[in-house]
Amino acid sequence: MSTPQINGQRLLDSLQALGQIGALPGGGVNRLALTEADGQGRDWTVARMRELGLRVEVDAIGNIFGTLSGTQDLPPVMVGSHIDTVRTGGLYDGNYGVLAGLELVATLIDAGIQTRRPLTVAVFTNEEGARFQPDMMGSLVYVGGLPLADALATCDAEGVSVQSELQHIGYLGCVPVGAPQVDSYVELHIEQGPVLEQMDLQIGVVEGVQGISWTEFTVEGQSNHAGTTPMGMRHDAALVAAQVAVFARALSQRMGGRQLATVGALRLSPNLVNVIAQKAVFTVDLRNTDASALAQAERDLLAYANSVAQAEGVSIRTRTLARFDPVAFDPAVVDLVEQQAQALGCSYQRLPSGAGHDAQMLARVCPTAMFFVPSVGGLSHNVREHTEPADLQRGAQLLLQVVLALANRPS
Ligand code: HGY
Ligand code: MN
Ligand code: MN
Repeated sequence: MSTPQINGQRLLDSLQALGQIGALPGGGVNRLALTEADGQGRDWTVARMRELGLRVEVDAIGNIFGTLSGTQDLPPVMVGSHIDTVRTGGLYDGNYGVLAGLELVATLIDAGIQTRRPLTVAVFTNEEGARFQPDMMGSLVYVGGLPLADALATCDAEGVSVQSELQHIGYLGCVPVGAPQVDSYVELHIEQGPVLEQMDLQIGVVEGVQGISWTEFTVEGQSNHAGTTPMGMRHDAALVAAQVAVFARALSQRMGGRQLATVGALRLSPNLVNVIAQKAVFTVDLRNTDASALAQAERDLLAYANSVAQAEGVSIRTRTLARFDPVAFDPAVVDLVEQQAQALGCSYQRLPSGAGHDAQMLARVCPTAMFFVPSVGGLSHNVREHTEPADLQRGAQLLLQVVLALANRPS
């Protein structure tokens, strides 16, 4: 049986259509998890699943599954990703993995091909973790890594809970979570980094995901008059936040290797030009492919933050927002992706993922792997995120070939 060709234009059109939901005026997309826009994006995706005749299920944390039955009632081969975005998101992060999954299903239906195992396209809730932490929340609950009640009770910065938002957008499903039956999972994603483009490669065969550590720091000092308070009498929360941010960058440079450090969110109060900041709440995102180096970076950062807080006479407390050790994908599935990339004549190389993905959670319950297509300029979490149509189509074709190999294998 020759492998059918995906319909590239249909895939590109679906990416543009979904990208209209939550579209930002200057380009890009804002579909923060569980907002109205996310709800509309979900509705659009469910309607597409129904158009294809898939069995649609929504679980208790709002994950959506569209399943095409197989000739045998076996655990499904699953593909998918997420359709929630950061506030300044692009068309492809997450969306591409879901829509390429729907495209391969549509292609098989058009060709009258039914695989031995069922095929499921998954849309996982709140992968980004931008509004509700941790990231990969939906897939983490799905695999039993986070109690459902804890996830539902999680609130955003305004005190709004996951549960109330799922209810509001109509995706508080009833399918139980925690013990999924999945044969295997393959996630197709944009690289979101510069490696493939710089090396002029078409495919990244992903061997695993680096470790992630998200910490929220709350520093409390004393607000006072900017013009009358001598420098030696200040307890300036903004100063400590700035010192920690500078230290985080220096720490990653000192450690070298793959140590990354980011201060992405910072809120001062009262946040006024002539008032010494009473409070600073900020986040530090540390990542490393090496688990022990990541743990060392966390210790060094905390020790430094405590020392400068003490010197400034302010209080400091931390809250862990997300913490995941590095994950290695299933070698046999990684090998299969590589073999199929070779068969398709793709240029490729193996690499770790810098970004977190739902695949790192699915790896806890079934053989899992990922692969990437290039990101123009290595940009992502940026409204100018872009991947060339030829790369998008090639990735979807490779996904179809990998899925057929998994879904039709004898045992
Ligand atoms: O933060 C991440 O790596 C992912 O985009 N949630
Ligand atoms: Mn993503
Ligand atoms: Mn992302």
